[in-house]
Amino acid sequence: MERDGGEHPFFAGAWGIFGHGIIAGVGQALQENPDFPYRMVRNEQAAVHIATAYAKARNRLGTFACISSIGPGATNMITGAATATINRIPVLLLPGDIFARRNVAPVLQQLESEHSQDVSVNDAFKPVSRYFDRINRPDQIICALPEAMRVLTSPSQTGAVTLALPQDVQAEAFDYPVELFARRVWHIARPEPDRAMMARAIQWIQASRRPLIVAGGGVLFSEATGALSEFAARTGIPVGESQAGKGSLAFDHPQNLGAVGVTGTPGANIAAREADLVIAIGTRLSDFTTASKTAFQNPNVRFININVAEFDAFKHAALPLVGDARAVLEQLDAALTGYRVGGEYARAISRWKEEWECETDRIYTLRHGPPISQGEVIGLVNRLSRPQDIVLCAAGSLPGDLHKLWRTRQPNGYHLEYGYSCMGYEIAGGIGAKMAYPERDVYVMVGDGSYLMMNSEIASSIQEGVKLNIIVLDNHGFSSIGGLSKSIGSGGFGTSYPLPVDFVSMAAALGAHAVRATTREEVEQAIEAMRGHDRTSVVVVEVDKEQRVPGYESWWDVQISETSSIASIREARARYEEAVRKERRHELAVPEESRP
Ligand SMILES: Cc1ncc(C[n+]2csc(CCOP(=O)(O)OP(=O)(O)O)c2C)c(N)n1
Ligand SMILES: [Mg+2]
Repeated sequence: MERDGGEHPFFAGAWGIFGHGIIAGVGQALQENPDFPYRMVRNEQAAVHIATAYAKARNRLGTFACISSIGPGATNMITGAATATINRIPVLLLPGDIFARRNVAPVLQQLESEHSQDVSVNDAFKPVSRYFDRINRPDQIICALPEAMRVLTSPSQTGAVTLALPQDVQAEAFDYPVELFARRVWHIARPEPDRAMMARAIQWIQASRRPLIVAGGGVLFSEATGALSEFAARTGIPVGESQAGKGSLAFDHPQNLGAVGVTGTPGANIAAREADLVIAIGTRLSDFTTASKTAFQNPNVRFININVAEFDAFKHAALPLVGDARAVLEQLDAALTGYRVGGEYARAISRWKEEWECETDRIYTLRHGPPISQGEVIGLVNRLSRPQDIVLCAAGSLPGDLHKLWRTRQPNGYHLEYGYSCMGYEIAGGIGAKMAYPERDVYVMVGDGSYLMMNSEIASSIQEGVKLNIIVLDNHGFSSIGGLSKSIGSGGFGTSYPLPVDFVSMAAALGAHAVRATTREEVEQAIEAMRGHDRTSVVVVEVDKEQRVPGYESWWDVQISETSSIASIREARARYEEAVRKERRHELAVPEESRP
């Protein structure tokens, strides 16, 4: 693989779990080729999360292959495949499959079907893969591999690539042409946008009085953070960051208004509400970023979407600049030398930034409890980690709090999987991020619910000597969904558990260094000490789930039933009907002639 002249191997090895359908063939190949290292996980889903996190941290310039047995080993990877595909991250999945020769069917773990023999559980990979193939003859691999590599290395097409491998075919001998084994370099392009669209985009920006940039994950993937920093500084255009885009700018960049959308800062959300032009860069414009299409309320708002994927570039009836984020930003910067936002807007941007820093400091130093507040723990981890270190998270109430509060200092220092928000990503993901950046410390922040779902990968981290700092925020249940349930009038039904789980003993039993910390001082000492530990270290902190970080100037559309026997649900529905009216149909362009 090569981009901007630097060549690197695309695969760093393989993760997986052996079983029938993979021990011969692929298993034997890994055994005979130790230069392609194979590592074992505890759950195949985790193998895919490791590969995903590694690829995300490496800006999609590398990944792992993930292997599994047939049946449950394979289907365990499907959640991981969806996570990778939704986040547009390359992973190569090699599940074993049933016999192509069929005569011994049904084999152990085979899904039988009376209407077709051409069905296996691996068909469930199809909707969650960007490329799927089943290799029923050995020579098919000659055609499949180039397609797999094209998709994996394509900035606009990438996601999970699945090659299902029937167990008998894997073990067949075949005379492949030697060219198949020749070194091949896959160039990752930086496509340039259409000239006419570019000229119009420049006019739109020049005509704009309240422009706002929404920075998504594509800014990081394209390594456009430097270009964005210069463009924003020179034009004064403020930047709001999506979850995937957070860290596009350092938190203290004068134009960085921080998180935008449902979990956004007041400044970014007010700027979004009033913006007459939104320049969306490398973002899917998900509901969390657009506040379920309520974020942009200026009746004349229009969008310029800079995206390498045509699909995303056309969202919101935008002027599409289909191309690489860095290439497009450099062109815009050169063409807009005379442009700068007005003084009043510039002053508002500075004021919003100052106010937000005060609010963050307030939450960082609440001195609540014990139990301490989650915002304070975030503040302590932020202060005690180094600028180059990485915070990693995926689901629960932490992503929203981190999106608002985390002060990102270096690109890729903020690693959130929030496309699928997949509980269980955290610890496995930490392994992938740490392997991508061995010299940076990785702080995995994880709720008790997610931790209970997939803490088993602590064993893999110990086994591979991939050291993680894991902070478990224990609020005895699902604070996020509990809060959501209350907001829809359901009172938190089914979201907390009185079960006292001894997380410290659990982590220690898997081989980690583990302590409990209760007071602010204890939490501070325990987090500080983590860096000195020679293996994965776990700090368990009880947090007060009632001490929440508030929302600011935003809304999220979660459906509420039209009818219920519970009065609080009926009341919540009435509030919902009011709020949902703010949703806009951005897919319908504002006609040019109705513009002022
Ligand atoms: C695999 C999976 N199942 C269910 C959900 C829905 N969900 C989102 S957050 C959450 C609770 C997470 O609990 P915890 O990790 O303790 O975090 P908290 O909400 O308490 O901050 C649930 C059930 C999910 N995102 N992923
Ligand atoms: Mg919890």
